[in-house]
Order: sequence, then C-alpha cells, then structure tokens
Amino acid sequence: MYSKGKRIPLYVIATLLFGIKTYIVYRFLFSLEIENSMQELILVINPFVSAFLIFAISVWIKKTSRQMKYIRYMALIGTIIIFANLVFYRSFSDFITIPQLFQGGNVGDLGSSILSLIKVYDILLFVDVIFVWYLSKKHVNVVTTSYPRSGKVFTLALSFVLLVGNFFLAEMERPQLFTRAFDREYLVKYIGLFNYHIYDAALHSKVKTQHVFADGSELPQIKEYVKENIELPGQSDLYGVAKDKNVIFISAESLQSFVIGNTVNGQEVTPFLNSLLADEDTYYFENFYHQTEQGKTSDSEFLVENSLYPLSRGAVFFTHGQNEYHALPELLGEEGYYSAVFHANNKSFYNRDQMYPNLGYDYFYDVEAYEVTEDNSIGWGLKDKPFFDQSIKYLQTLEEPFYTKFITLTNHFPFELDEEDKSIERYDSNSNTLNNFFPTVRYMDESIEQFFEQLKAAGLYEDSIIIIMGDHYGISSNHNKAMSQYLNKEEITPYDHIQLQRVPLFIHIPGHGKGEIKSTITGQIDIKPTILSLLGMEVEDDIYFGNDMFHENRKDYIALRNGDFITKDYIYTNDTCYQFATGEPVGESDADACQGTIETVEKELGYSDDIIYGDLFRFVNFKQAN
Ligand code: GP9
Ligand code: MN
Repeated sequence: MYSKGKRIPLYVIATLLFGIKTYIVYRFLFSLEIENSMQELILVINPFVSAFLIFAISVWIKKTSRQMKYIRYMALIGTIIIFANLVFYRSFSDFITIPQLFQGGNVGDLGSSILSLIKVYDILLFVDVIFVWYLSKKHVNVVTTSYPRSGKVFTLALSFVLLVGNFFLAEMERPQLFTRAFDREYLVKYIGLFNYHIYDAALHSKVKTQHVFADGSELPQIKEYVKENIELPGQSDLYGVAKDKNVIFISAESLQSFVIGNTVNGQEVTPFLNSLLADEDTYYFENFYHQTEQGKTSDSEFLVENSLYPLSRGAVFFTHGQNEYHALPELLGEEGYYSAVFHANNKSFYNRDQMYPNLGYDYFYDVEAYEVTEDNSIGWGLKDKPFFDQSIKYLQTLEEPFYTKFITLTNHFPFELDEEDKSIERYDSNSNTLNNFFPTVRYMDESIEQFFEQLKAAGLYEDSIIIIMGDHYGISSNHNKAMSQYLNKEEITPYDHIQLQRVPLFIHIPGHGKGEIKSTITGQIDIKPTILSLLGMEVEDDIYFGNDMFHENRKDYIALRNGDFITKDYIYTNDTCYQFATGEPVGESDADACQGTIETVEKELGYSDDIIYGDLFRFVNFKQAN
C-alpha cells in the first residue's frame, strides 16, 4: 500500500520533535546561563544527542508493535521527566536528584505550592507525545523501521559517536565537569537532562557503597586538618557571656538580608528587626551567608547543629539521618541543657522525627502539639503569630536551662498571606513571588516582635539569649529581573547573586550593652562554635568546620556548598574572582588571588563529605564536653 520512499522512521520524527522541545525548555523555561557561543552550540546539540540515543535503540526491536510501543512510552516517560524537573526547578532553581525523589513525602506536603508551580501552557510539552502516539497507532506502516543488521549497527554506532562528541565538547568547554560536579546546572547545560540523571544515579550508588567500605582510615587526616586550619587558640571576648542562659534560636523562613533596613513602597519591611540593628544588646552580622543546598531549611539546621556542610545533592537529613553525629543539642545536653524544637509541620518532613533524636534533641513539638484551624493557617500551615503564641505555654514548662529552636513557616514560597495579616502592600514587578515576599516578611517580623513581648511576659526573656537567623534564600535567581528592579540595578551579576545569599543573623543578649553591627564574613557553619563559646563551653577534639564569629583570628573564608566562596577581599563564583568591595573581576596582576582558597575550600568540603558519606563519626570516641 505504501511505497518504500514514503517511509519516515518514527524514531527520527520522535528524536527531532523531542529534541526541539527539550531545547525550548532549556532555553526558555530553565534559566541556564549561556556565556559564549560554544555553550550555545552544546546546548543546541545535547537535546538531540540524548533523544537520538533513546529513540534509536528502537531499531533493534523487531516486532513492529513492540517497536512502536517502545517509542511512544519513551516519549511519554521522557516528557514526564522534563515536566517534573520543570516544576521542581520553578521552586528550587535546581534539578531533581535521586535522594530528592526519596523525599516524596515532602513533595506531597507542598500542596498549594505545587499547584502554583504548574502553568497552563505546560500542557504543550505533551503535544509531540500525542503526535508520536498517533503516528505509532494510525500510520504504523509509514513509520516503522526494519533495517538490516548493518543499518542497526550503524545507527547504534552513530548514537555513540554523537554522545562522545557531545561529551568531548563539554569537557573541552568545562574541564573536570564530571569529577567536580558541584553544580547540577552545568551538567544539565553540557550533557543534557537525561544524561545528567544517569550520572546522578551512578553517583547515588557510589554513595551507598561508600558507607559500606569506609573504615575510618581517613580520620587522622581530617583531624589534622581541623587542628591546623580550624581550631583557634584562646577565646574571644564574648566567651562565657551567656553562661547557663537559655538559648532561643529562631530559624526565620526564607529571610534574606536585602530586606533588612530596606523599604518597599516607602514602608519599612522589617521595622522590628531594624530596631534591633541599633539595639545595644544585639549583634547583627551583615555579611552572614547561608550555605544550604537542596535540603533548604534542613540543610541550614544541619549546618547550625553540626558545623559540618550539608551535601551537594539531596537533604542530608534524609539521606544520612541514621549517621552518628556530635551535634549541639547532644553537647549541651551533657552540660545539663534540655533541648526542644518547635515547628508546626508534619514530624516526618525532612525526616526530622528521625534526625532530631539522633542529633540529641529531647523533644519535638511538631504540628500535633498545635491547634491548627482553617482560620489560623495559610500556605504551609499554622501562621507564625499563633505558632509563637501557642508555643509559649510549652516553653514555660521546660526545665531550665534550655536550648530551643523555633522554625517559622509563613514566609515560605509562594508567600501567601490573608488580607487581614497584611500590614504593607505588595511590591509591583513582573514577579509575583517577589511582590508577595514583602508582606509575608513583614508578618514574620511582627510575629517575632510579638514573641519577644511574650517571652518578657512569661519571665523567660532575661535569662535567655535569642538568636535569629534566615535559613536560606527566598527569592531565587529566576526572579533576577524583578530583583534588579527592586534593588535599582541594571542587572544581577554573578557577584550580586552571591551577595544575595546573605541572610540575617542577630544575636540578642539581654542586658549585654555592647551590641553592634559586625561586617565579619561569617556563615551558618559558624553557629555551633559561636553558641558553645557564648555559653562558655569548650569541647576538646571536636570535628567541625566553622569558627566562633567573635574570635579575632577566625578563618577568613566562607565556603558555599557549590565551591564558591567569600573572603573579606574576594568573592569567587562562576570561575571568576571578584573584588569583594567593588564587584569587579580581579585584574591580570591579581589573576591568582583566589587560587589558594579555591583549593582549601575544595579540600574542606571534601572532608565534610567524607565524614557524612562514610559515617565516620561512628569510629570516633568523642570526649565529654567540659
Ligand atoms: C518545612 C519547612 C520549609 O518543614 O521547614 O522547608 P523548606 O522548603 O524551606 O526547605
Ligand atoms: Mn526554609
């Protein structure tokens, strides 16, 4: 019926359509940074290479119906993978990893967030699938392929040649792409989403084996590194100022430093926190960076409690919740502190119900401890004001001294807020996310102010120190255009992007009287040693990577999880060394300015990873604190 000449193999059609679609998604829906024409070329090529690799296998399937079925299902599965990554990307500016998939529970809990991440036009992603489906059912004779053996071998060889060519170009443009692999965006950009997932799967099984084979032989080297590079001689001036006091730690959801002291529509965004800037009992660190990755809030918790880095993939709370740790709640517990976390979310979110006892927490007041109604909740759940309100009665029953952590929730993407809770107007830009951010930040600011008052009324204030920390960014680089408008900048440069990773850190010590604004470069890795020092506790032979933030001789860099870093003189990101003060790239004469720190940071992150992947603390006999 059909002449031979009219045949167009379905695998070719599917490759072309799928390739074009993938390219469009890369180019217009993921905000991948394209720096030169070589990168652009690789980005055009890799969708077709991956698609060809997947669909061309079908030439080996003899039975027509099976061949057709294989192509249709591959088109469907491939599209679902793109779609899932797209939804994930809209929230996290990142790509899915296998450990993230095992956090399925979390995704379910996202609820309204998920819906706001899906766009009507996403349905267009499935148009080619439907077309391929139709051809494979209705025009089987035109699109089916039956090559002789040599044709099959040729097709297979061609797909490998294309793949190798793609990898070759990628490696040329980005040496060590596969070995360093700090950054998933690079991988997707250079080898494509599908090859990235294969790479991720291989990495994941490597992690699993690492645990089995670790025997602690790396420990002496790591201990030596900590002794030589991290441990500091003597104490800071603030050593012991909060001896025996309660510690109240507030993890402020998605709070970034750019709102502090700033206004929107002529109104202060955070009047209460701003009042602390000038407060004589408060230290504010203006150059304090979050160091989180995919595990967001839980990564910030991990940094705070352990002074270890979270992982570059997945949430370490989830992937390594069973490990041995030597965390702050445990150490404080040895000194007679009672410890508790207050957070009105499901206890299993981020595996907290497993991780908290493992870190040494005595109690977790999760959502079950709170009265949550339709009226007092929004977005992710209980609003911050009723959250603090309802927490006070529990706090009053705790044995003192206590170490407590309060994790707020209202200022979470997509930053929903009831009209009655809005004290300031939304911003006006092309990003609803940024627009809505300001009123919810203000709401959180008010809730913290109210909490201070309640602590005073409950008689707990005087005997406590209160630490307020932003957990991670709330506005991702997807909103750079709106952000540049808000910040009155022409564009958000890679340097600006790093500076936007600053989150507020307040240390409030009632009655202290010496508070000030500090510009020391600090980060979440420093919280554990800082709290220990404020409480006047020395822990011998601990293994950690941060320093007391008040110590004069502290290490002079803060490493971000992707290997970027900040020192008082330089910011290193995107393979470029920028002057800290001006944001200009360093000149020729200073070309190597960042080199030494690049190596130290890589080593340090590597050691931290070794500890976690190998569960190395199971081989250490930590001494008791004294
Ligand atoms: C979840 C809350 C938010 O309980 O801490 O987590 P995030 O999405 O910010 O990582
Ligand atoms: Mn968070």
